[in-house]
Amino acid sequence: MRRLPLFGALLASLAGAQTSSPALPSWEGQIIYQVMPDRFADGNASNNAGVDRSDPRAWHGGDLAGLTAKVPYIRGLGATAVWLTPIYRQQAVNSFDTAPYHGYWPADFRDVDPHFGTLADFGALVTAARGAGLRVVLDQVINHYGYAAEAVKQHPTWFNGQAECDKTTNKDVDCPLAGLPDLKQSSPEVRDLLLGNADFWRARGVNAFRYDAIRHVERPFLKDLLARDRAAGTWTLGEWYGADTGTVAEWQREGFDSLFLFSLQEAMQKSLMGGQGLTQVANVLSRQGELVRPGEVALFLDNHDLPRFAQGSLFEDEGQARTRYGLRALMTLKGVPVIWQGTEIAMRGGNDPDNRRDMRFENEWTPGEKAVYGAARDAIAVRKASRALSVGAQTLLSVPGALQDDLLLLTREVDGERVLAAWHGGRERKTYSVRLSTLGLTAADGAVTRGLYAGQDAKMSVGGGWLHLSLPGKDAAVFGLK
Ligand SMILES: [Ca+2]
Ligand SMILES: [Ca+2]
Repeated sequence: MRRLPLFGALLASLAGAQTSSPALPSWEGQIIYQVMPDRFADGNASNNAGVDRSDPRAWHGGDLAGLTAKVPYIRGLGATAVWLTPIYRQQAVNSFDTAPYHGYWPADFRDVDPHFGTLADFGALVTAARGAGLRVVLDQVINHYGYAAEAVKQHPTWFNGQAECDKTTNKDVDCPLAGLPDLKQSSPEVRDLLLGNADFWRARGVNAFRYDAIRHVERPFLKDLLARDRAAGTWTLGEWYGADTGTVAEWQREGFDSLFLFSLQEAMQKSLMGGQGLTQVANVLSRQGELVRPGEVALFLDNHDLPRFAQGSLFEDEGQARTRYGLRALMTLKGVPVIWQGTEIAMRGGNDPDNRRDMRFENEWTPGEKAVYGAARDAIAVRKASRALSVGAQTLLSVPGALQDDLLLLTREVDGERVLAAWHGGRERKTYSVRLSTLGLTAADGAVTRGLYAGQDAKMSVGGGWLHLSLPGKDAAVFGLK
């Protein structure tokens, strides 16, 4: 008698296991704001040893106290999560005339660099972020220590040396990246260290890890790490530099929730900023079906390793206008948008370290920067107010060939709510009329409606089997669609 309910429960759990995957901590609908703490906000001048703001390769004084004080700013923009580049205690000396201000030269994975503050300061940040409804994404380095970390001399067996590099067939993984002391994840000690690091930060309230340089990390270890993160409900975002849709799909199958879609960034940079055709963007978006979890792929215009998006124009005003276009376009896409500090005001800057200029805040902005910020905040708010834009299915429409370089159309839809996004790459304002049947779109007739984004003159109407759009030059719009 007592066995029967148990047997029934066992059957039910087996059936459940066969029909559904384990519950996943979906981040679809989130918007991540990326911060490099040294270059964001200085909240404590007493930890500014060696700070020289005139030297782009030196420490600049930003810290966790400054970031905590700016939590309302991040929330005010509309982000729902904040990603910090690494805050570990760094090697004590410079390498290549560069200070480890960026955080990618760790010496102790379980402490905070004194330039950033203390573990208690990190706790205060997490508390403030949580109080503001922001999730915390921490950058985790799992491939290497800093050049001058004590561990390199203390534990030589933890690292791949020249011998391992010479004999391996997997140079990407077993050879040092940029000469950095390369961790041997197959060593039980290294494995325990790195798994323990994840547990250490998880216990301090971190909601997600951004894993650095995964292309260079041993795959069996990564899979174990990701399985533990998933079991613990920690979201995982991998950085495979240059990843296209196929690479993102492969690693989502291996256990990552998300990777950065670098191929989309490149296409948007060349098209929206650089003035090339939108066809290359459509080509990337057309591969969405390959992704295991398309709603969680990380979408971005630029980051701390790339020239600034706005740098793609020689002219500041044009860079601002096209960054506004880029941000409005980004907010129409399925995925998790990631905004690098300063992109919301179209900050400029070339290659590293010029792309890491100090963040500037409201009272330092020019009128042009204020305008970009206003558009960014509005586009984020429009996205968050729309379930279709936040989590809806995305369908790329088949625009007639002659228009494809200037016009990209897609719909987002969930639970009967539907929107149409229109990206317009043409320089001048233009009206388009396209047959619904050509687009593969069905829509009820409707009078002229205005786009959902504020501060732009974009209009749409549907009638007699035609879609009519009136769009400003170099801009993206989104419309409610019946
Ligand atoms: Ca400071
Ligand atoms: Ca490696």
